[in-house]
Amino acid sequence: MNSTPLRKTTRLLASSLAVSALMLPLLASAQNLLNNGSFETADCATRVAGVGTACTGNVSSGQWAVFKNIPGWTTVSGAGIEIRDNWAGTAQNGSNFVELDSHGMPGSNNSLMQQVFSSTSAQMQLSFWYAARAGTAAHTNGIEVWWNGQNVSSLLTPNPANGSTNTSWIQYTLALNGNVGHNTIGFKAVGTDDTYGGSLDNISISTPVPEAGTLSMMLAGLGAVGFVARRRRAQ
Ligand SMILES: [Ca+2]
Ligand SMILES: [Ca+2]
Ligand SMILES: [Ca+2]
Repeated sequence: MNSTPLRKTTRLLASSLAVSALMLPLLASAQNLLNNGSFETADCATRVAGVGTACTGNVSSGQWAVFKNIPGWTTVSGAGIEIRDNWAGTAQNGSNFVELDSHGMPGSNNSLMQQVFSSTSAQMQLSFWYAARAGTAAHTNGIEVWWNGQNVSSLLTPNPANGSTNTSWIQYTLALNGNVGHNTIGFKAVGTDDTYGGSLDNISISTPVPEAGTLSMMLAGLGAVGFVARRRRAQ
């Protein structure tokens, strides 16, 4: 009796299982749809002139500067996006973070936004890290989260007092209903307009569903396995 077909079937089964094993992490992985969600990229050549400390290239260590726009983010209202490189606090991720109550009273309370493109209408997961300014009261540290023109921050309470001298980061997560195409995420400083306020870092918006291109590549890969299997059976 010839055992070759059995060995071929065993090899095919093993290769199919290997492809399936490769797919699992792809399906489970979440892709961050945000650009510059950790505020690590900024160009001092585009800063608001005369505001902040020494600034060359990216914001230098231990310095701060204000920008109307940085990669990914745009100022909607207020004085601009205040980027701090481990100034008056420590970044949650990398070395830069944003203090939303920016600089220049009145009107220091700032809001920023970014457009988020989604190829599916699947529910998205927002994650961000918030810290009240060290040594300040709750009334000055409020922030609001806006999604597609709606204030969704009523689900969050990110405005505690912070009596410590250190940045104390708290992670918040929120499920967002996405639209196919462009969506908008925004963060806005609220409360006392005094240049001291809540900070943000390490923001991500993700969906566990793979992009259409990735999915079609995986399906094409599975189809190729099936085609090889049919050819080998036909031999
Ligand atoms: Ca950062
Ligand atoms: Ca500030
Ligand atoms: Ca404030």
